[in-house]
Amino acid sequence: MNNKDLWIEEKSEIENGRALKIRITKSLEKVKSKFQEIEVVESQSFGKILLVDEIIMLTEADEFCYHEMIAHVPLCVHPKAQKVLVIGGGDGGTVREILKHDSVNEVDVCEIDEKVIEISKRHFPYLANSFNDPRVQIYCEDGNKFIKAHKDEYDIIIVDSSDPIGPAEVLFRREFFEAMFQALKDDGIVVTQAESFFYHSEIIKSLFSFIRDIYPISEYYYTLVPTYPSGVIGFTFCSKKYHPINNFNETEALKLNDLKYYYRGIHISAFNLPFFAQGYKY
Ligand code: SPD
Repeated sequence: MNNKDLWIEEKSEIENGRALKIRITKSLEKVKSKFQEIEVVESQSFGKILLVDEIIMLTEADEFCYHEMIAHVPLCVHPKAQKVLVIGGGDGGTVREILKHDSVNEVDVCEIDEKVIEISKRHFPYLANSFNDPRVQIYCEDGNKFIKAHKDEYDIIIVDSSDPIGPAEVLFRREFFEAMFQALKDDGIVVTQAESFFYHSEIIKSLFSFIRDIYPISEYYYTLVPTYPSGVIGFTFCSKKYHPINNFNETEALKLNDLKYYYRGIHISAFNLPFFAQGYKY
């Protein structure tokens, strides 16, 4: 980067010989927490951007594509989700969407790094203000330890994590998915950030090699996010009872307000994977 012409590129993708390049106009804040480097920059085309260890977590322009899909898909399948756990999600975007569902009366957020929450409150209040809702309880703890201390408690668990490097690596392991199974009620659903079918087939295959043994229903769906690597990011959908399409609750979807991405047609089509990616689940 030079001072006249500032660009960011994700270093993990540069190692693979590819990267999206985004022009930034200034750096607004950069801190090193106990776990990682957190930076907020202003960009020419995507508004403010939150980066963790030089990886884009969100941009103001397209965060809704990710947050609506990680939250509303499970919440429009479970018939009455009351207690939801978010692991990660320290920016508040996922919680903002969860709180649009009237059935939800408790949201626990387990974010390992309190600095992410602090910085998001300062720079992304329209996301992080969701933490002020009385239904929300924040725990700044290690998600992998937190989950083991909770049994038979949650209707839905959403893992809004960064990539499987650094503190989030453990969240992509079998042991963690087994612990989440135990933390769910007997009709619970887990949804986890699960990378791109274009760039990360090995990660997706590794996840499905064990989640299909643990959960009676295991599926993969995706959303389009222009500022994530390859412009696509997916999620695992792991469920003890409800099927993401057969149990889709359209009445709940129609009650939602202020949406820019999610609706019935997107819910259904998101589970239809391109031909080349269908085998990643088996
Ligand atoms: N490749 C980066 C994926 C990041 C996914 N989580 C972002 C957090 C937004 N709430």
